[in-house]
Formats: sequence, structure tokens, C-alpha cells
Amino acid sequence: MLCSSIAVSVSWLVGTLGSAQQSESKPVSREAPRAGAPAGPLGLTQASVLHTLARIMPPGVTPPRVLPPSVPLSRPPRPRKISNATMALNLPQGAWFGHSVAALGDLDGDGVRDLAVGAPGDGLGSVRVFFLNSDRSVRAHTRIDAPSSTFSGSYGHAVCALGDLNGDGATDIAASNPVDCEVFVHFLRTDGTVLASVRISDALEPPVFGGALDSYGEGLASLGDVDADGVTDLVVACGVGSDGEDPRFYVMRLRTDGSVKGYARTSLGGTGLTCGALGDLDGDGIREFAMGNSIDRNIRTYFLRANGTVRMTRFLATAQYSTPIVGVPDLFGSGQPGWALGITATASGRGAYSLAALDAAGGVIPGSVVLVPGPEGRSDLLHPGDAFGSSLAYLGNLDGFGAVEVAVGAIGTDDGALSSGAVWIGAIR
Ligand SMILES: [Ca+2]
Ligand SMILES: [Ca+2]
Ligand SMILES: [Ca+2]
Ligand SMILES: [Ca+2]
Repeated sequence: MLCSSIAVSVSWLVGTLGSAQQSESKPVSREAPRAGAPAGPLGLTQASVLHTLARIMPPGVTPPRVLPPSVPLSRPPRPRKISNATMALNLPQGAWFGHSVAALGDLDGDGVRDLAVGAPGDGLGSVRVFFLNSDRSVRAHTRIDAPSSTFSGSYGHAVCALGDLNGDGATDIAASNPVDCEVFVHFLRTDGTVLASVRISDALEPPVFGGALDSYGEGLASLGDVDADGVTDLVVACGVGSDGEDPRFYVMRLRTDGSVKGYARTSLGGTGLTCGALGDLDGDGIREFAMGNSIDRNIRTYFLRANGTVRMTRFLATAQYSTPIVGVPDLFGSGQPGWALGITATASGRGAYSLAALDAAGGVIPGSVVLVPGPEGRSDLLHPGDAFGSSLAYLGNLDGFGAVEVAVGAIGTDDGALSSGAVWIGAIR
């Protein structure tokens, strides 16, 4: 059971999203649909879908090889839950497994995408790597413990995939422990264990110990290669600082050894608690990302320059205090870019997420917002307080059927222990 002090009704949020048309920037022109072409699920033509697909790639993810499922499926599988109830994870009370999720691409090379899941309350925190089967079941998993420098805990609060940073064929990840102001790059082996780690937060300021001074890494997002040097770059959101610094985010330009080549700092005037990579909505070659601000509760789309500074922002939505958001490059399998946005503070506390299509200027296309109350809409699979929607990751078409899949965290799930947490894998339809 997750106790939330912030009650936000779904109807309020959806109403807010539906009216979220105020713009902080001039819209960017978009290719007009061709007359006579068949319209897709969102009223888009085939031409515009193909145009969009050519520009949108999953953020920070190495595209997996396209292989048929090893065991052909006769029908789409059911929503799949990963928790103490379905696997021997030994998650303790308050583990908050599913506070963060990241699609890794295909780490082990079996043709199926794999998944990382953070559990910041699992001791000092942990990140687990799950090797998935195409029927959404788990073939194997590994546990990455909090690094030895971790003092207070909360490792795994945020996690994101960096693609293959060092070029050894295995996806690498970033993970944070904002309580100790730590952000790490972990170079993974294809078996899901850690080859080497670099604490990149040290590049920002001298290390701080034993207290929540700056909350480095409240949110992490990989945007792919921002500065066009061929190496993946990273957005690090920082919460409220007791050292008098403004809440802010850093665009950290990385080297292949995980060290920081340079960074750009942007003050928010609020706390940047969550962020998520979107696609390259305006086609300038740099992916956009979304970040929530705890002061005005607005989520904005940020357009960056190649040096990591902000070129433009656009109001995207208003939502609850800490709102996970992730880009969905082919919403409903249509090729239309959109977002999935977690809504844990529903009236029942079961949780939900919403989907919406995005325009080239980084805003929500009017009328496109859809609410998904549970895995594939199955609120009956959840219990009050599960907080489904705690985190989101786009998995692509995992099972070979038409719809794309997402992984959704539910940190309040009480399987085996109170708030041990869970992650659901299901299609968006
Ligand atoms: Ca795999
Ligand atoms: Ca690698
Ligand atoms: Ca780069
Ligand atoms: Ca762009």
C-alpha cells in the first residue's frame, strides 16, 4: 500500500491534459498528410506515419535484431507481472521495485528486448536486469547492488539505457542514488553483470557525502547523441538543493569511457523530479525530452542545441508532483510519436497511465489523450495503493503481435511484503 500525500483525481488530470494547449513557443511546421491516403488509428495517413518513423527512434536504445519469436505464439499473451509473487526476487518491505524501468535493447543478443528495473528501497537500493522472452516471461535475471560508495541508499531511484557506450556489443546504463548525490555509468556484460562503473556526478562538483544536498539524479534520460560526436549523452535532473543552488538539470556529454566531456546547466525555478526522452519531434537531429517541475506542476518539452543548452520549451501537461513520462515512438503501432505518462495518485491508488500523440512543436495533439487504467486497461489486476504508473518504459513489439508493449512500475504492490513493488508488461491498444 503506497501512502501518497498528494491526491490527484484522474478526471482532473485528464481535464488538464485536454486543455493543455497553451504554447510557450511558436509551432514548427509539419508535413501535411497527403490527400487520399488511408488514415491510421489517430487519423494519420500512411505517408505521415512513414515520415515520422524515419525520424523517431527509441531513446538511448540499440535497435534489436528483428527475429521471429523462438516459440511462435498463437495468440497475444496476457499482461505479465514481475514481482515477489511471480519470481523469487526476495524484495523486502518498502523495496519500491519498479520505481524506475528502462528498456535496454537486446542485451544478450537473443532477438528480444531486455529490461532494467530499479528498487531504491531494496537495502541501499538495487537495479535488476531481466532477460525477457517474446511471450513477456522472464528467462533470467541479475541483481546489481548499490556501489560501495553508497552510504545512505536509494540507488536505483532512476535508471536509463545509454546504448552501447564503449562499443563492446553490450548495452550500458546510467543509474542514480539521489540521496547520496550519485549518478553512475555502468558498463554491462551481455550476461547482465557489471563490467565497470564510473561515478559521473563527481564531474559536476566535488563529491558530497552523507546527506541530501543536491539530489543529483532525481531523473535521468538518455537522448542519444546530442553533440553529434557519436557518443550517447545524458540528462540528469537535480532536485532541491540545501546548498542554495537552484534546482536544475545538466545535459552531460559523455566519452566512450563514461567520463564527462562537458556539460550544460539549466536552472528550472522549480524541482526537476522526473524526465523522459521523447523522439526527435521537429526533425533537427536532436531528440527532445520532457521534464516535470514540482513548483508549477507543469511538464514541459525541452528542445536542445547540440551544446546541451535549451533552444526552446513548450508546455506539455500539468500533472501530479512526480510524474514519470516516456516517449513512445509508435503510439498504438501507428508510427505516430507520443508519450506515456504515469498517474499513480488515482482515487483508488491503483494507478493508471495516459497516452497522447505529440506534434512537431512538442505539444499534445488535441483530442488524442487516452487513459489506460491498469495493464492493458485491466484495473481488476490491480489493488488499491498499487501505484501502477510509477515508471514507464517503451519495449516495442515484444511478442510479434500488432501492438507495442510497455513496462509499467507499480511500487505500492504488496506481493510478499508491503510496497515491495512490481512491474507489469503489457500492450498498449
Ligand atoms: Ca534479449
Ligand atoms: Ca557496452
Ligand atoms: Ca555525444
Ligand atoms: Ca529535435
